[in-house]
Amino acid sequence: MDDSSNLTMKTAVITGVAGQDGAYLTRMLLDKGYQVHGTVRPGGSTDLWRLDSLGVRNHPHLHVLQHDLCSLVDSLALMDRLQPQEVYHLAAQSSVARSFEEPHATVNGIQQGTLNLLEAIRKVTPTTRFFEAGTSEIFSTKHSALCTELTAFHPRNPYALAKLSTYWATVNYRESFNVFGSVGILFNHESPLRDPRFVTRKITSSAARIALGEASVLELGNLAARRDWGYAGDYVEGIWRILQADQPDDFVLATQRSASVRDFVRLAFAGAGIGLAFQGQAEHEVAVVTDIVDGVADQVPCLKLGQVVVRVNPDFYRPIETGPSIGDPSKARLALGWQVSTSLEELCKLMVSADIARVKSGG
Ligand code: G4F
Repeated sequence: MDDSSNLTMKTAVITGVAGQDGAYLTRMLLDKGYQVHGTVRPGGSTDLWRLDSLGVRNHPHLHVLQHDLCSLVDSLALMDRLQPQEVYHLAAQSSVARSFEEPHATVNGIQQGTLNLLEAIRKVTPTTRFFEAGTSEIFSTKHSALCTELTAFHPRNPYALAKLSTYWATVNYRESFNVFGSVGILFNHESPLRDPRFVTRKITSSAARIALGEASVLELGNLAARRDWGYAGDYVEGIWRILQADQPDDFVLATQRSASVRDFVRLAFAGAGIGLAFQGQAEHEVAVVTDIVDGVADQVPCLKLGQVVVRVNPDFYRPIETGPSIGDPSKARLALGWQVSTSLEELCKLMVSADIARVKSGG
């Protein structure tokens, strides 16, 4: 592409470009013809394997740069230099479990990052559109019905507390300063690029290793916890659509279907060729092998029917189980034409297959 066409390309900043959503969004924006400036934290140690695995790491229109989200000066300079049309703020310490262990770092990091970007937009590039990656964790688990944009908030962990504050910061800048700021209230979204500290990828990577004889048992926390799990590739499409709307607004992105951790385990192991049955209660619950497909039986002759391959380890319990189980994406569907294209079964199969391929190739 020559320099003149660069002038007509949209410029987007993606914070947290090395993460799951950052990588999928980068690929999507590059496909749409954007110049993408993706930020990583200063220090130079960020692993860009996700961009590699999507084949965009060396794309001529992707520019990876170090940016300190906790510095207002850095954010002011970033906006001044790049003059982006769109900012997608995805970077955050996003593990709920870790937020209980590191509340100060989690809350301060999340709040400062969003405030600095909003302030930089207000002062330097007031027409820049800003997307804040919000979370379903801001809702109450006590709310058993579908959660919409109007559902009462009740954050119950440090991560959710911080994210509720950045939700309101975005709304405040919209109402007070006319910043085009929108929040995507994102329910859980997963993929083969998910970090294994989150439960879905922990399960699929273990199922793959057990089916290939490289591990024998998977330990989990609360098997009864329910989540509305979608595919991250679908969610970045919704994120982009949120910033293309005529007006800034807030949208729930969800699949409107919930499943338990136990359901996800069953699906993942079935995808790896191992049938399971659950037995026992609470911390004594286990999953035993009830069926082994021929290929797995040949590969792992030591795997036997009746063998325990999943058990509960209370160390993975959280101080309080949070997060509502199911979201209603009607507003996004009606206003943005967004809907998910990948079922839970397809998602699970995609993740297990990718993990099996990784284990086989020694990855
Ligand atoms: O996979 P998780 O760690 O995700 P969680 O806490 O729902 O948060 C994710 O989704 C949110 C909504 O989009 C995001 F805001 C957040 O940033 C993150 O992306 O845990 C899911 C469920 C929990 O109920 C947890 O208690 O799985 C349960 N669980 C059971 N055993 C486990 C384990 N979670 C983890 N991480 N590890 C376990 O061994």
